[in-house]
Amino acid sequence: LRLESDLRGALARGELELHYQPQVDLGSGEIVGFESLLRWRHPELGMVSPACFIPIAEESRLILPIGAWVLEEACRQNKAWLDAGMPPKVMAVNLSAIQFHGADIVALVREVLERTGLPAPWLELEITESVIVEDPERVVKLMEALKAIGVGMSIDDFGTGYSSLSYLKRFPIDKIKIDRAFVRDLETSANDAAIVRMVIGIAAELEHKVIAEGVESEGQLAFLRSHRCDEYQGFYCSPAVPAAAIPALVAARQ
Ligand code: G
Ligand code: G
Ligand code: NA
Ligand code: MN
Repeated sequence: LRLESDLRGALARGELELHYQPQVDLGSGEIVGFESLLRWRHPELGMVSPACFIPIAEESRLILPIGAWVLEEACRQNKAWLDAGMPPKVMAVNLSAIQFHGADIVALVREVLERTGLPAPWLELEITESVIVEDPERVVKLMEALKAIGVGMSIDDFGTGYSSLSYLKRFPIDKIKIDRAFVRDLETSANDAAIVRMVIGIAAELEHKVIAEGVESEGQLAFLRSHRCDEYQGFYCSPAVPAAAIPALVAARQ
């Protein structure tokens, strides 16, 4: 209850900020995009994890104004980097199911792109399988409308939900994100290795890109490279960092 009432004012008090985790092309080693990850600098509790406050934001529907702010801030930042002469990168933004079902997400995305001036192809929206299973018919229409604007769509935490594989070909998806739960023990668990190989294989068959999350070691990277995964993100490159730290990371890998 305390956190919910604090969260209600956090946006207005400027306590929310975005950090950015690089996404790396496995072939070239270049940073090709970022995932924006929300951070809450609570005046007394310090940094509160999104794993802790996103569920509260969802239950209270505060995720609607917060999510709209995240989308705009991430697009504004990506446009600022573009204007500063940084090579163009994709900005991935997480969307909650409530944002997809409880607001006019298509209008919001269109407005934010207009206001910030970010070209649509440099925005990617991450949704989870749970968004899709709630109302597949509606979601396919929304995703098609978003694709028509020109933004990318990715499926986050792939393999952890309950949905069937059939949506992979029915929905206009550009990228599959392999959940880090499958990447962690890649080198020691034959099951996890098989799952990761399978997901990379399905992505290739369906002509979706595939990115592995939570990559922390050279060994994991070597496995993913040898199985032709497209991209990775994880501590092996960098954790999510404040915007000011990004240009140097990009330059070091260009
Ligand atoms: O970086 P990490 O501990 O910080 O993220 C924890 C969880 O919070 C992840 O599941 C991530 O997808 C989620 N998350 C981070 N930022 C956002 C956001 O802006 N919107 C939504 N809906 N979820 C987010
Ligand atoms: O659920 P989602 O995948 O959107 O959230 C990403 C979460 O994973 C964030 O909490 C982020 O801080 C965390 N994360 C990112 N890279 C790594 C990594 O290499 N190892 C671990 N253990 N966690 C990571
Ligand atoms: Na995510
Ligand atoms: Mn994820």
